[in-house]
Amino acid sequence: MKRLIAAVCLLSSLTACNSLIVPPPAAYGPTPSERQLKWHQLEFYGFLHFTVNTFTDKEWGYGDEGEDVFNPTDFSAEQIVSAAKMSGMKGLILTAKHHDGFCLWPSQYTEHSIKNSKWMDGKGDVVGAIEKECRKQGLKFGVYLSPWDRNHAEYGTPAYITYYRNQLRELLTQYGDIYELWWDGANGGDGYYGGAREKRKIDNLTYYDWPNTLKIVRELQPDAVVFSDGGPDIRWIGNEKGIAGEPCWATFNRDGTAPGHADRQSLNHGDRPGTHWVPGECDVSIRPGWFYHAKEDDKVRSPENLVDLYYKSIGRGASFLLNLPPDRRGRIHENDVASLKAFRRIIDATFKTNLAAGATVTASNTRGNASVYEPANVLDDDRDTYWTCDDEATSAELIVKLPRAVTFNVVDIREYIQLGQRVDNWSVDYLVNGQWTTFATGQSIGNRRLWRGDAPITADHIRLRVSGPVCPAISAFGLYREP
Ligand code: FUL
Repeated sequence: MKRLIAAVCLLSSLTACNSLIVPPPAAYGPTPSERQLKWHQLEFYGFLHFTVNTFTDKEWGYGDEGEDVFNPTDFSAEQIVSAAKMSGMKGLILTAKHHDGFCLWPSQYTEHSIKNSKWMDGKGDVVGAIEKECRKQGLKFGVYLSPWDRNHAEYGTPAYITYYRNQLRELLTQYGDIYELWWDGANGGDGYYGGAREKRKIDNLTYYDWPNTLKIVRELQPDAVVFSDGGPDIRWIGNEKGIAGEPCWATFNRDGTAPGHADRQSLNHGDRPGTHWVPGECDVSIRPGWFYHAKEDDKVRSPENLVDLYYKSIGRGASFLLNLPPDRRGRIHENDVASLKAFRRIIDATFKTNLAAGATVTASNTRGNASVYEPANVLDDDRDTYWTCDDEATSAELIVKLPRAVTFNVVDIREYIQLGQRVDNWSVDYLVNGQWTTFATGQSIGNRRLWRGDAPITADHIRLRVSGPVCPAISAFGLYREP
């Protein structure tokens, strides 16, 4: 065995050699899938709510809107995607079909779509246009396909499930790679339903037969994450305010949940311990409504409010899904663009420089004293390297010694989540006159933990303390100062 390791060491990198001699700790609890890991890298992406509601000034269309209602006067996918990209978003999810049933692509399974509108003489395809522009500008593309359909005559019967799946197949085969699929949980009851104009009740646990629909998604888009109240990949955060719980675990007791069917407390905080890795997504609109209403032009969230949401979503291990509603022109309104621009300026200025860079990092314990797990890994800007400890060291600390004092008010910590969520409690302290003082303390780290203090701290020795049921695995540590 020793000879084999020596041979591998000669042939491969020091890292591979080191981890052969000192194997990494065993994973703890549920761990993310490959598709979830890719999604975790995005953190901030956008929603586009656009349909007949944009033109009728409603939030939920009844389903009886004529196709001609949809008629943007100056549609520009380029302007919409540029606004999202400028704000730092890494992807966009478009409402291909909202509850009113109107389709923003020329589906062959219904007449209730863009193909029967006057817009572009029925030749337009908003799904295709946004998708192409996302590819061009380097953003990922996802779709929202509302399960509830207030237009469709067969809604409530098994035939509608076939219709829904046919539409899903269209979206998952005609528009390239889809990174996220959004299954909304709303089932309000009444609607047009092909002229019946009545209330239809379905059992949201059984009617949609989600497990079989999921098979279609996995077959056609194996990398796509599926969002709903219960995941299976990404869970709703339990409110539409964009705020994750404190703490917010990525682990979640998923069994028995379905779109529109999960416990809000559990959605908001996750479950510890939890049966599955189902991280939270915080959806919120930049305006009071999800769709554009001219009367809300002066109610756009301020840049400071968006920054606050960034910390309360991404900073709690979840993602930030911010809705930008295109207006009746088919563009993102100037007020929204202005707020996004100022938001981005604040975020960029804050995270431009890790003030901990250049520090000497020491730890109370390093696994097998192997350099592959050294404490300095938390500063190397590589999420695939991490500091970890011997199995017994379930409480441990890192000391970051800086050549000179720095002034910071934001702390940024990441776990190496491939090995699960290992840390229960964490604290960050700083040294003043030989005394450690606590700056921040909390539970749960996961993909990313941001802490924003009210007043900046100046110090040259900073300490991270962590504890949990197993030894920690920390991949990043940062100190930042807000402008
Ligand atoms: C909700 C829907 O009813 C809203 O209209 C919106 O689409 C929001 C994102 O999800 O459940």
